[in-house]
Amino acid sequence: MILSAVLISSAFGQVKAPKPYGPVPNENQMRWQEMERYAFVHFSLNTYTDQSWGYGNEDVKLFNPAKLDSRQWARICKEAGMKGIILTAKHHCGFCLWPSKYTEYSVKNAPWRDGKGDVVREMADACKEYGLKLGIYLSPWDRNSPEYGKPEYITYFRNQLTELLTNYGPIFEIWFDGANGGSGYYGGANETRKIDRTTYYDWSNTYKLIRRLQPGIVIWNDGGDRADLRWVGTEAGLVGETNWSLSNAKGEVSWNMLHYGLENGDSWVPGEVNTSIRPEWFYHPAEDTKVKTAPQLMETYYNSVGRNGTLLLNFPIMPNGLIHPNDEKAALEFAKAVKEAFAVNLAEKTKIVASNVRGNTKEFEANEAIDGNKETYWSTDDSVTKASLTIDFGKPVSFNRFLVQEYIRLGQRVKTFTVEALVDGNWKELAKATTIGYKRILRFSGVTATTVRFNITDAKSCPLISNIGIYNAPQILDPPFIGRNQSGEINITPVDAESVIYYTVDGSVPTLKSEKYTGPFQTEGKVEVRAIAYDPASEKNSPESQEKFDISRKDWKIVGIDDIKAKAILDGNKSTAWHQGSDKKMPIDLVIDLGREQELVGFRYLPDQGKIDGAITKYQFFVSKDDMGWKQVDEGEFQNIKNNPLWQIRHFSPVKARYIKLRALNNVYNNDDAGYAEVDVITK
Ligand code: FUL
Repeated sequence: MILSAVLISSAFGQVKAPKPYGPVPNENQMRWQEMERYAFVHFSLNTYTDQSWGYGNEDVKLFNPAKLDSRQWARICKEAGMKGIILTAKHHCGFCLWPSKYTEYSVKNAPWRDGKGDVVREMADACKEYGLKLGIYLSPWDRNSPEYGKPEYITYFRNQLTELLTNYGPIFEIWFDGANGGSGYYGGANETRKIDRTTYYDWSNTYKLIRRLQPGIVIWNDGGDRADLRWVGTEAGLVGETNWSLSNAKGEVSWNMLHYGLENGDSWVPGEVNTSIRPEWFYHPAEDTKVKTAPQLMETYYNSVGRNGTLLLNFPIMPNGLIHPNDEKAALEFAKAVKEAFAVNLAEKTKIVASNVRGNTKEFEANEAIDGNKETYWSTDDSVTKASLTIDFGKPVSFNRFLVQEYIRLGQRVKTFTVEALVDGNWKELAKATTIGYKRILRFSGVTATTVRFNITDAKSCPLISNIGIYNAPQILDPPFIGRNQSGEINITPVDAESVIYYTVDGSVPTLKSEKYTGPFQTEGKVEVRAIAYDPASEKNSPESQEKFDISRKDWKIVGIDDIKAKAILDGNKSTAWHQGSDKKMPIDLVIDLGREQELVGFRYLPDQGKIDGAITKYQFFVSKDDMGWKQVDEGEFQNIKNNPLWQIRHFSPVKARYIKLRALNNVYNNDDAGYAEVDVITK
């Protein structure tokens, strides 16, 4: 003890601050991390074609938002607690939301504002007015450009970057998406163009250009040279519970490295959790009832900001140029829930004691962790990597959240820790976790205690804790799950067992006066079920959940497949799935007998939700009256299905048929696996 104190004290007895341990964030990365949550805005020609990805030949005449108002976007994001907005200036279709000098495929040839409009300009001005930072999404993949795949395209790409990073003020983040599906319009070539995304874009020189034009920027890049930030391997809205803000500057990046970081990575590359407030990134009318609820968004918050990541939450813009009222409502309820959860820090002004204090000096004493100053921190002697802080409330206090932050300017050190509470004289472990980093928030069911103990059980070096928070977050009820099995039986499952369910089947809004759910009930044909969960204890009810079911599938049969497990495709349970036999080779057919003739106007396909293998990308869809004469009624691609394995909904002109055939032409891994969680039809 004395020796280590002597070792770290300077000539004048002043205790030396800990040395940095491992890679540390630069100022740009620190500023970015402290934003915690900011918005994405997806808006392009796809908004007018109900697609996820534009092919690159969509008509610019489609782009005519009657009520476009970036100030509405900025107001909603500001009120939703977001610190900035990243705008899709150019998505994969190649259409530019600014009047780029280098292409005609932009707003300058659109009817909107008679071709004199500039969405990026209006966004930049609105961000400035609302005190938000502006970020830019510029898709490297450009399915419209005739040059794509050639060296000339890189010049084109850099010219556009220069326009965006010169004409619109400070840009806090530039976002380079990694998608590259290959096929595209490419100036009329209509072909597939393959590039090596590790070399083709010559990122190192592109980064030099970016940093010269915007020294304060952070670069997000999925699949190219390592940048300042990393993707977390999913668009579902979570990063790993273990999350090191570290990766390696060079070499392949595995999914695990994306999702959990790398404990001994040689570079500071923190994770950004990107997800949409709706299932998809662009606006689709069918998703107006699928907006994430406040409880779902809170879950995402705890699984992103609460796990040492940031949250990039997407708002799809409607064809009229506005954010949909349902999205605004959900975003504001989410912001209110965050505010209420962390309104009162019960750890402030408490008595706090450390098991070890660096050099036994005031500068690094325990109280530095609760002084509300993020630049001060508690630390131990260099040799001490296991230590604890004990917080005494002085009276019994109820709480259900524990928040802790490392002083990451000197690196990320903590590997494992626990949180305990003294309840009726016994220490009770409330939570066990691994990494902390910039911020870690733990949830546990409510407890009342006089004393809390935070135990660092392992660290890479002496820990530096800059902040501890203890909160009693109000319970917010999750909406119930509504499912229908093949025989047409509806079951509604509450998330919180003690809550009571009320529901309607006539499309009306469910209230406490609606039908009380007492168990599964039978339905025939099309039905819309809407339900809420009510908590008698808090007299609060959950946001509503809504499911529209088409015709009953009770008489459906999968044709030509003996495997009984194939029934998983029709069981109404998203978490069950079936894959075709390994002897099958693309193209692979799935034929279903609907039992009788139906008037069909579309179909739905949900890939295996457990593993993405076998998720169909390219498909054809056929119908038949007799399982002999087949008519093709649709063909296309399930875009972005790999990153966002949602229900794929496709419409076609009305046709009478009894048999349907979904033909898989290709899948996400270009192999011969075809998997299905659910397949359904849409009838007139
Ligand atoms: C993906 C893209 O393919 C999606 O369209 C969306 O832009 C998402 C944020 O990134 O890779």
